[in-house]
Amino acid sequence: MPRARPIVADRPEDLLLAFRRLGLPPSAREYLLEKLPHAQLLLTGLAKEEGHFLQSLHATATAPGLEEYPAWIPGDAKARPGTGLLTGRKEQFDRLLATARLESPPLTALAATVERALEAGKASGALELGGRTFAWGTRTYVMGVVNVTPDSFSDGGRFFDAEAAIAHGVALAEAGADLLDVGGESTRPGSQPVDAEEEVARVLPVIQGLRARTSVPLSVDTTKAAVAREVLKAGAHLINDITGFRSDPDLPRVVAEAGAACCLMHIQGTPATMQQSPRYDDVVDEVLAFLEDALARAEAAGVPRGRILLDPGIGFGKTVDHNLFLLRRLGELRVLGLPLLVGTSRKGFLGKLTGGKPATERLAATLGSVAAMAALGGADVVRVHDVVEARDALVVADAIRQGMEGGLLYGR
Ligand code: HH2
Repeated sequence: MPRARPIVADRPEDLLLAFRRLGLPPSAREYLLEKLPHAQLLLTGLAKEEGHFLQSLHATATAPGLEEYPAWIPGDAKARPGTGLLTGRKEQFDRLLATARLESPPLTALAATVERALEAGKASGALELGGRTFAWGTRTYVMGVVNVTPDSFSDGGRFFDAEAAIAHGVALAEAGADLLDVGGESTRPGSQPVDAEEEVARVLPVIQGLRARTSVPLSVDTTKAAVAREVLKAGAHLINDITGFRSDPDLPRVVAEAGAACCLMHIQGTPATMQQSPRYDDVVDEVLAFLEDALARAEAAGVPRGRILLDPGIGFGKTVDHNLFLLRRLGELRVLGLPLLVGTSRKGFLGKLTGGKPATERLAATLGSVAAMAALGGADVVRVHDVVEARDALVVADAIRQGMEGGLLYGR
C-alpha cells in the first residue's frame, strides 16, 4: 500500500531532509531547492515606487510556469496601501534581488529588506557575558527573576529584603540559571514608578551581594540611566529596559560606555495604563517597527549589535490574543537577526487561559508556554521565576527541536 504524509516543509531544512531520505545526490538536492516554492513574504510600509517595481517584475511573465520573478499580490490600495505578498521559488527571489540591486537607492534598500527576510532564522553568533558564552541557536537559555520590590505581581515582598533577595539569586544560580535579572521597580499593570534613588537603594546591595557570592552574569531591569550607572559600576553585565530605550535618553550611552549588553523590550503605553485597551492594526508589524527603532537608538549610542537582545514584551499593552499571536509568530521577529528574550512566567494571560488561576498556581501553564516556544524555535532566552522546572522543560523541548534539525535521518 502506498503511503503519503505531509512533511513539515515550510523551511528549506525540512525539504533537504526529505531529499536525503530519497537518497538524492547533493547536486539534485540543490537543483530541486531552486525549483520548489521557497518563501512567502508579507511586505508592509512600502513606498509607491517600491510597489510599482514589484508589480512591474511580476508583469514580465510571458506564460504560466515561465515567471522569472516572484509573484506579487498587492494589498488593497485604499484600505492597506503599501502592503503585499511576495511568493516564489529561490531562483525567482535571486533574480529579484539581482535586478533590484542594479537600481537606485530606494530599490537597493528594498533588496536588502527582502534578503534579510529570506535569511531570517535562529539568531547565530555568541554573546560573552561575565565570562560565560551564550551560543545562540544551540539551546534555550534561562534568565532567573529576582524581584526586590514590595509589589511585583507574583512575588512582591518575598525578597524585598536585600539578604533574602541575594539568597534567592544564589539559589536560582545553583538551580542552573544562565543569568539573573534583578529588578527594583514593579512593572505590573497599574503599577506606579519608583524614583531613581529608591531604586538604587533596593538593587545596588543585591548586585554587590550577588557579585560576591556567585559568578552568574547579572542583568538589571531598569529604565533609568542613574540606576544603570550605579549597577554597571558594581559589576552588572546587562541592562534590561522594558521601554526599549524610550524612557531615558541617557541610558543607551551609559550602556555603550560600560561595554554592557542590553535587552530592549516592546511596550505599548506605560505600565500604569497599558492594559486598559491595547489595540494594534498588525501586532507583529508594530512590534517590529518599535524594536527596529529601539535598535537604531542603541546603535547610534555605540552599543554593538552583537550585545543587543530583543523582546516582544508579553503582557505589556497586549490582550491574551495579542500575546498568543506574538508567541506563535516569534519566527517573524527573527528578521532583525538578533536573539530574542521572552517572558511569559506566571503572567496574566496564562491565568486567563487556565480558568482564572492566580499567579501562584501558574507554574504548569508557564512550563507549557516555555516548552512550546522552545519547540517552535522561537526564543533564545526565557525569563522565568521557576528555574529548576523551566530547565527540565527546556532540555526536553530543545532535544525534540534539535532532532527536527537533522540529527537523525528519519530514524537511522
Ligand atoms: N516582564 C516583567 C518584567 N520585566 N523584562 C523583559 N525583558 N521581559 C519581560 O517579559 C518582563 C521584563 C514582569 O514580570 P515580573 O518581574 O515578575 O513582575 P513585576 O514587573 O511586577 O516586578
